[in-house]
Amino acid sequence: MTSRSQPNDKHEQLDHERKDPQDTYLTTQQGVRIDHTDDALTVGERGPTLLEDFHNREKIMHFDHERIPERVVHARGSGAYGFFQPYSGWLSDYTAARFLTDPQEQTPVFVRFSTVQGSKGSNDTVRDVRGFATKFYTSQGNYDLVGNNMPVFFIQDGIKFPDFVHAVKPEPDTGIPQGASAHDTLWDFVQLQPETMHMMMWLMSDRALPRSYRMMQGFGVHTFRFVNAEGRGTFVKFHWKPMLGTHSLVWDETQKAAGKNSDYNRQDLWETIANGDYPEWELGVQLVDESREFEFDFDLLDATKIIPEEEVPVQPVGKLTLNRNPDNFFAETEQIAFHTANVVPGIDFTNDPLLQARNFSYLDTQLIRLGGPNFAHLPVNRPVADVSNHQRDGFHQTRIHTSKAAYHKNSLSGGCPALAGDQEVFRHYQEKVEGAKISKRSESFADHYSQATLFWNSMAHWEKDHIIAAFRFELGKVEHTHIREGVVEHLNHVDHDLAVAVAQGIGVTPPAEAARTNHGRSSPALSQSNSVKDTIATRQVAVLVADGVDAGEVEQIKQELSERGAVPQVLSLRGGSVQADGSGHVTVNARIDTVASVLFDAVIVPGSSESVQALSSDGYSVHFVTEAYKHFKPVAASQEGVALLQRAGVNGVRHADETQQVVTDQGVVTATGTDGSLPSDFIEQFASVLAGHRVWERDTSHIPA
Ligand code: HDD
Repeated sequence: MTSRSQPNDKHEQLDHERKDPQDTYLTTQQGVRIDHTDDALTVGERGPTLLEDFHNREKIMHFDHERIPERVVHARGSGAYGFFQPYSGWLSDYTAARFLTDPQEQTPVFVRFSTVQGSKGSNDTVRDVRGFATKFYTSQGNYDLVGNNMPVFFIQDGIKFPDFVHAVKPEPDTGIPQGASAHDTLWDFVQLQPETMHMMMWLMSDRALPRSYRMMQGFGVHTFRFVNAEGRGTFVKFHWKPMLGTHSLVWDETQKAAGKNSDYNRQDLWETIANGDYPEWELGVQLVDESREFEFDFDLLDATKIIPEEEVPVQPVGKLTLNRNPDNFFAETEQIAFHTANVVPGIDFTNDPLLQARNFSYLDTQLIRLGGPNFAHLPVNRPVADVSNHQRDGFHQTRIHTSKAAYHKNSLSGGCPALAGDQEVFRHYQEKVEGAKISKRSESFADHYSQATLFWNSMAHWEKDHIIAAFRFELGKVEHTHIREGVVEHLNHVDHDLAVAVAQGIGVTPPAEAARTNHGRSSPALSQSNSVKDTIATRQVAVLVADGVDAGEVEQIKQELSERGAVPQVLSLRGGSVQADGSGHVTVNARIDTVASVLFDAVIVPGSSESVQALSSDGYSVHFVTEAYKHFKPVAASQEGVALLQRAGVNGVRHADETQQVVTDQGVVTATGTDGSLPSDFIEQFASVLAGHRVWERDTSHIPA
């Protein structure tokens, strides 16, 4: 038996590769020490540069070759290390995979999150699917779960992937748009390929605008197969559920955040890990006995379908924790190479045609991206399990194989590496398959609308509003009328009200009647309304101050927020610190005009007339509050701070009466009429609004954006 893996196994391996320049001298790649790297070797001070300057030549040669092709999709990403640990051993009835069934085993992982459409340097907060790819360095070999934050996909068969990607990427003549799907070629593809409809509902929903990588779900998407020690198979779907809940930004906010901080999600992941607020997800599985394969009104092999959680529950398996940032973006996040066919004993495939195509594609793409067949030798890709085989040579071979025999069978190397026999080997699941060779989509894949309708029916009213607005925005950017009309026609198969609402917003004649009857079914688990809403951990709270603020009050606000895990940030009209009321100073984290409300989850304005007067006459400060309110964020003020809310056009400001010192209305929390000290339930009420993420019942349509 191989030994149990530990979270540091991978790091111990990587430590041999990590290179710190501390206490070293500058050398060439050949190890020759150099004492001059700022001027080339020339003839005289103003003469020509000499070819024999090997250091100059090597330095420039290396620089000229520093770039590799970016990923054809998912080019922009961010990654981190961590570990996975199962809660118990119950899954061993279904799978032989040790990393899922031995609660003592902590498997090191690297997770890479990504957007799909944009280039490496594109914005984080675009409307897009997010990749959620996990490499488990298990004691039985590497397992890659290469999923997304949406549980379905655009197409059913991988042969359509190049068509889809060509349609969604920037258009070939203009190279526009970057990091966006609001353009003619994508929607032309959609209107002619109705299997996209379910996924388009997800893409137009708030799931495409995650607040943080740490606050989004992950899905394996395909139906995979578990195989237990006896060789029995069970269908399985994988789910990652974030411990902080699934939360999103609002569309207007994402567009502005893209300008204010194009690394919004990347920075969030990095900083929370650096601060020790380790992101966590629970892994869950939906298990379907093989005898039930044909019991559903969709095909389990169709990646445009979910299994509703209400039909097959998601059963918790274990927890993923990310606890270490990479040291080098290129070496680790860029060079990591995922592959859906990286499986370990106990996990196998199904005949999902999308999955089958992926199993071919991912190896192929690494050859062009990483320049040869030895990419598994790169430190971040190396398993912690032993590797031994007869594969030899090729570009960038890093191993020095010492045996004479590079073939099987051999007698010259004692027959090694030997076949493992029964020792935890991978054996392909013996599925019986027979049939004629045909190029034809299965009839069981034909229903493109029912689950799109299920998704629509499951949305809260605010989620529906956002979906309608998203379709209107995207199709509003589509120049060809026939494409807009084509999409509306498909939407009319999903839900008539949806189709009419979208049509009205984009200048298309609304359909007179429904093309299909809405089946009326819903799946509450699909709505973000029903996500975790009991924590404010890691939420960024802006505290607006100026000279004259009450230092004690600011300290109390900061302390009470920090106790609940939130991250208070004091913002002011200048950097450094402000003069407090009486004596002392309040330290400022950032100048207001160097940040923006779109980079915060909520805002608090402490009282003090001098401070509030200064803020009220500053455009950035007033806009900060207006915009936070517009984006449905919790807004709070104490005493004179209320004046800034009023100046910012905030509705819902209510004053205290004899019974209450603190009043909350539409997520606006105010403490007035007290003796000056902050009431004990001010932060309490504020935190309970913030835990709900956004105040969707607030009407902000009249607030200038
Ligand atoms: Fe893919 C990358 C997820 C369908 C071909 N894919 C890639 C990544 C993720 C996914 C998360 C980024 C991995 C990383 O961070 O390095 N892809 C999916 C999901 C799919 C899917 C959830 C459907 C369920 N993909 C899919 C198909 C094909 C590909 C059908 C081809 C037939 N995907 C690729 C690729 C990429 C890739 C071209 C680009 C870079 C890479 O693989 O390493 O091979």
